[in-house]
Amino acid sequence: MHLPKIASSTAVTGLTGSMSAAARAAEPVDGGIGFQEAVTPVMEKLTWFHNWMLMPIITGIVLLVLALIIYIMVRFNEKANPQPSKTSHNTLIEVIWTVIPVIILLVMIVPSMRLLYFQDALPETEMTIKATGNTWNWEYSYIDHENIDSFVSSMLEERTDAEAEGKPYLLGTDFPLVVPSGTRVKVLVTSNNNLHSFAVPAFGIKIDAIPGRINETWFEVFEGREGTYYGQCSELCGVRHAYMPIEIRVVTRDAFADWVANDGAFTTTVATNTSGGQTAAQQ
Ligand SMILES: [Cu+2]
Repeated sequence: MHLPKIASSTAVTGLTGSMSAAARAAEPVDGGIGFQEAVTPVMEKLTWFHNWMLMPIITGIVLLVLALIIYIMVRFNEKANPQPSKTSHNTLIEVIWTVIPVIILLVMIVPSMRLLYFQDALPETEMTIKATGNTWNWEYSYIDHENIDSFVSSMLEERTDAEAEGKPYLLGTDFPLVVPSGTRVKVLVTSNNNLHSFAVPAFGIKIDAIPGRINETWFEVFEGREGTYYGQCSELCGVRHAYMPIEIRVVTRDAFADWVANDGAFTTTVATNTSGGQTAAQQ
């Protein structure tokens, strides 16, 4: 059922030295709270926006409302206040509780819209990758490297397989996507069958994979942050939605050039996987 593991020992050998030090650079951890560590400019800005903009505002609002509720419970319960007021409105208070939220939204909108634009407007990119959702795995094409065949990346089905390769179970795949660090990569995302979503938390990307349409996004992993990053399909797509992880191996530019020179190490095994939802290896 798995593709033959051509890559692991032969052509990739040149890469392993540079990869092992930073292996498993970001992945979910038990009991983890908050985001995975950011390794791209987009995720860095997202993390800042969440930690230093949204969280203080949310915390302030929650504490204020909590204080008001406690005050009302103490001050205006039946014992403390046997004769309730008949007041039905108060113009000053109504203006305050309308204007203050408006001001809060205005404060948030500037960094929020800037960040949306930063994520959405593609800068000049140096290379392009196409990610196609299948039932149920991802297929990757290196559009501007013709010598690299597109390949299917499937989850390692057995826990023992994942452990043997030192990968987290349910996230590790047989063939990871390989990209260089310090390089702006455009990602074209589409699907062969139903809706999927290509999402990698440490990169700050999440974009729908829609049959008949191509969505695009981008990322640039900081130099020095080489390693393996994991994501998952993030659109409920069907019975094996939970079993089509995304594994991205980020290597240095030199290591990536070697990998390309070796024809991507993943020789000709599989390219197409269309209506039936089966890889060639499964047929
Ligand atoms: Cu999916």
